[in-house]
Amino acid sequence: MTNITGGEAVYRVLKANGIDTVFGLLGGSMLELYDAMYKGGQVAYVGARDERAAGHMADAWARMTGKPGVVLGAQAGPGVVNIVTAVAEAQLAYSPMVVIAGAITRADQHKDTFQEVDQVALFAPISKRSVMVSDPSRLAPMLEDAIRLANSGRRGPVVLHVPRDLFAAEVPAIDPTPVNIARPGPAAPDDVAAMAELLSSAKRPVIFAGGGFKWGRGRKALTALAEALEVPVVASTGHADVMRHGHPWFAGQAGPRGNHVASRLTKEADVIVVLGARLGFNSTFHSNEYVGSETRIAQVDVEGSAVGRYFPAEIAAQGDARLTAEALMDAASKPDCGPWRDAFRADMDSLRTERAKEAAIETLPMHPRRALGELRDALPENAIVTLDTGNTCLQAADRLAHYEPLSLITPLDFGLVGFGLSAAIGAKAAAPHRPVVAVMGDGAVGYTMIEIQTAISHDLPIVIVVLDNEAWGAEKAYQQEFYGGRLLGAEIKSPRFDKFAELCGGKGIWVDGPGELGPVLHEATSSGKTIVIQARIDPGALMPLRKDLFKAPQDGSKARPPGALS
Ligand SMILES: Cc1ncc(C[n+]2csc(CCOP(=O)(O)OP(=O)(O)O)c2C)c(N)n1
Ligand SMILES: [Mg+2]
Repeated sequence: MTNITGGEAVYRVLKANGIDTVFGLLGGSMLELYDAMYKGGQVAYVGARDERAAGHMADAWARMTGKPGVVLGAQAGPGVVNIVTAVAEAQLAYSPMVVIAGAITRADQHKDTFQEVDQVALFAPISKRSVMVSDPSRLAPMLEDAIRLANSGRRGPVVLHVPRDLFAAEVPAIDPTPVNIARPGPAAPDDVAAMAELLSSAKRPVIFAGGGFKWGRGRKALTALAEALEVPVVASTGHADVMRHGHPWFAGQAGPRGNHVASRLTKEADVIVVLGARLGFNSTFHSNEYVGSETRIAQVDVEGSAVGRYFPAEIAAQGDARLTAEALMDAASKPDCGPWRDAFRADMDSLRTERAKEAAIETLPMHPRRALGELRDALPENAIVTLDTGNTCLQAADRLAHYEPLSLITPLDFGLVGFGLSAAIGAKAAAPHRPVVAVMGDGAVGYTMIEIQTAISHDLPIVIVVLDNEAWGAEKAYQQEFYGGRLLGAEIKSPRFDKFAELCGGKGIWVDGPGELGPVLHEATSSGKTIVIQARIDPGALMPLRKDLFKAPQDGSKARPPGALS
């Protein structure tokens, strides 16, 4: 039997599993693998400028394709350590990722060798598994196992540490086939029947839909269920794309980061059927302010331990969101709740009016909600939007419009700043025919601006909209509201990112005031170029956010009510 190198074995496993693109940044400890990738030639490689960015790219690629995003995770030691942020992000986002991390040669391990750190321990608490491969013959099977684990049950990242000598070692040739992955079914029939009964007899029912519908490709099933039962649907935080924007039964994102109509629904509902969602902190603050204490809850999630964890679930089931929605379609009948429906429709009308008003604010510098309104109206229907964390992006999550399935990628529960630009590149690699728009703050772009060059060099054109308020706005809002306006570290000056894009070979557009952003976004998304649109927005128009963290405004300064425009 012929032999191949460990590097080639890795290449063959990736290819067999439909991993057609990988992300990374090379280091000496990975070169045998890179050589195998080069010779194999059928897996595209996107070289990032920071390992963390490569991780976010792989994460977004996974969220779009449903396959594990693979990071050729870099130089043993410093390169690998740089991926920590992206792995933690993927873990909290249930995003499947496999990091093939370089490690020092076996013979040099545990000697405080150059670049030696305890990588296995470093990733253990933030991944589904962090493990060292000890023998060349184990490389392919352990990679297959990593792919299986990353994409099973509650998805997440797996880190495989590979001593550099293993990539060069000879192993018997393999001809791998795709890894089998067990898929969860619907909730158990008894649970579905009980849920159907609860829903059918409800007076104020709500369907609370989460990321489970995205992973399970369940848009159709969710929409059909809402239409058949005429029950309003709310989305968990960061998943405002579970249903089509503007659908008559879709209320948008609920909770503290959502809109007041969706939040009122969850607060006042007598029955909430939670499908593919945890009711986690980001969506509820774990508080009865967002989910009523008397509400009867039926909950289904792929992760059994998430069910009933934050709010008691009368019906607690483990299963797939789409399949459970399909089963409910057959079992449930339309509840008799005319007044609830009428109130919901009226509320949605007034929300639309409110949003239209925001989008017409004429002040200069441009109000952030004017900017978001312009973006909403100009986004093409097939666009993918990536968001970041921050004052403006938190408002964006429920204010933009998402039409096609899988149109929104956000940092979700890790809430990190500096995610969206790299995520946009990963999304573009996964869906090259869809326009991809990263909407970010000025602080966020600064973290990873060099990846603009990556997008251009790899011909993965994206549009980056920088909403520039010259601040770490989220923090500035707190200092303004609760610390008497004593701003320390909150104000920043950023360079002209639009000009930086031009230095990299892309295009840059500066937007000064209302009325310009929509038209330039429209043009940019059809240009096929990487474009940075830098829009100056009003530094004085920050939204106060977590009022729960602070007891009272200090020094007599007056706190504005949450959601106040300025
Ligand atoms: C990696 C990381 N660092 C710091 C924070 C704290 N943080 C949350 S939002 C924010 C401000 C982001 O500023 P910017 O991107 O300009 O958006 P803005 O709030 O101004 O809209 C900061 C510093 C974080 N969440 N993640
Ligand atoms: Mg800012």
